[in-house]
Amino acid sequence: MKNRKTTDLILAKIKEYDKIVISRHLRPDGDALGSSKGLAAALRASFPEKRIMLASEDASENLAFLGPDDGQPDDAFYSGTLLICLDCGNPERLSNKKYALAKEIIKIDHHPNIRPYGDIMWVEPERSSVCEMIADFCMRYKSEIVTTGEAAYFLYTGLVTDSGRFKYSVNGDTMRVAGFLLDKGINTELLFAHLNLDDFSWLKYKSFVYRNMKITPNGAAHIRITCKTREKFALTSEQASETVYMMESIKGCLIWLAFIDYEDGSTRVRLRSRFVQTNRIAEKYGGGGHEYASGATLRGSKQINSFLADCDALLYEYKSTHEGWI
Ligand SMILES: [Mn+2]
Repeated sequence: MKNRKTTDLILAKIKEYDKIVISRHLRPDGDALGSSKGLAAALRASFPEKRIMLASEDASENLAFLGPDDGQPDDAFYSGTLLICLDCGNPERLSNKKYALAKEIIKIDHHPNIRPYGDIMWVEPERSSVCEMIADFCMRYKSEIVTTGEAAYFLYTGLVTDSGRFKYSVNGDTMRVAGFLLDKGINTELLFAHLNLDDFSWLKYKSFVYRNMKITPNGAAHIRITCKTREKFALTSEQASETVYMMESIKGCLIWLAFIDYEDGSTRVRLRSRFVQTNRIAEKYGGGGHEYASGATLRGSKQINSFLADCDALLYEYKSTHEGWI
């Protein structure tokens, strides 16, 4: 069992504090939402005498079916609290500007630990999701932590979304905790209906993307979504960000990326890949993320073109030196 001493310490801290605040990264995805809601539900069931708040300053429209959060507690609540930060590589990205008010901070994350923060860190970049880590935590200490059906539903949501429906970074541990969660009784039919069904208008946007996307000579699939396009299809920034996933299943395109323009003149690039690791390109432009899923903020067409050229050059190098890619 990896990092047992760290998780022992985390459990001891949870027991020690009367007030616990749980936070996650801004613009939350299924993992950020699932892990924060799942941990909050499990801790409330386990320690009903403690005051546990899920403090968040934003939410997700697509994942609204998971229900509302607790909002942001006032400053006074933070005195003498333990803050647990989930799925968030650096404190600036927390959906909680009051994080520094907490007495102690625990970082639990599966992004590379480039920006260490907090008093205790439990970081395992090889994990499919933070939900997998929280579920593992619940499983390790199952005599003390009560994993309710609701908590299991939240955690399973992040497990399936961050792993791309059990496609990425999956190993035996992932499936063992998936089994542990399923044993709590999860309505997977309802969950996958929530996750998979689309409005017809979304399919029309998808067809726009397939008609307008381009592929570089060495196989980087890409599209730029302008503010005008976002307006035309009434896309939220969350929906615009999802554009990248539409290009993930093209043979020979080992890299796919979406450039999303914002009103302030910046362009957020979301970079994804298979076989070839691409986070170093995002890092070169001041961004970062996982080996196969990263992003950066760019300015102007010149920077966008050079980002794209870097991706194409990497693909040229990779394809001419490797076999077995599809
Ligand atoms: Mn995650």
